[in-house]
Amino acid sequence: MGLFRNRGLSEDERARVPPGQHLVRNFPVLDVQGPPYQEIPDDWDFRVWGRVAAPQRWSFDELTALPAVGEILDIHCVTSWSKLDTSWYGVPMTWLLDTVAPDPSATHVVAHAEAGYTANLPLDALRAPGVLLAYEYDGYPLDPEHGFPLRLVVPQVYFWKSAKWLRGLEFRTSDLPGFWERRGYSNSADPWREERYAF
Ligand SMILES: Nc1nc2c(c(=O)[nH]1)N[C@H]1C(S)=C(S)[C@@H](COP(=O)(O)O)O[C@H]1N2
Ligand SMILES: [Mo]
Repeated sequence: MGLFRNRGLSEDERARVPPGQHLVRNFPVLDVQGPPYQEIPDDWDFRVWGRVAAPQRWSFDELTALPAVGEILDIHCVTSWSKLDTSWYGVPMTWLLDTVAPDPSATHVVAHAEAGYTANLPLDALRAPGVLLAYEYDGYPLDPEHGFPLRLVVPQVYFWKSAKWLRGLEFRTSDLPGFWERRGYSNSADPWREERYAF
């Protein structure tokens, strides 16, 4: 089925589609709860806390004044759609890590989003190419459905780890399964190894 649906692709495109995935041209919306708001609340902030030398708290205006970068990334949802060459703009994770300076004891990060949604990652996963705190998609502010005003983007793992409506990153000395990881989904979530479920 995956092969049939992928047969119109170029060689280059085909090589970028992980096993069991098919390409979409639209941008599907997947979430548990939907957008928490259409405008940024007055008390909105983005925080970094836990095992870091320099914890942070930024308003949205402060966040968008930080160094920013554009990234063109392929994304892969565990429900089997992938999308190539998605265009994001925001704060590069490399800059954020340099700024907050994780303690040597920090091994894992939990992304905290609105309404209690969380996703966990090994700290090293944040050091991979392209990872960013995105506030624009395709040259425009994120749509409410896609995480306005801020989302995490980690293209190397299934897209559930890319928390929409992101409010903070917690640096930890141990792992802590996130929303889907507690519900049977893979902790590591590598789409090239089809790590969809824990068992
Ligand atoms: N806060 C939050 N972030 C979330 C989700 C969610 O339910 N809540 N769903 C995840 C899942 S399963 C996917 S596939 C992507 C979908 O992002 P999109 O709706 O922009 O395509 O967001 C992820 N981030
Ligand atoms: Mo997903």
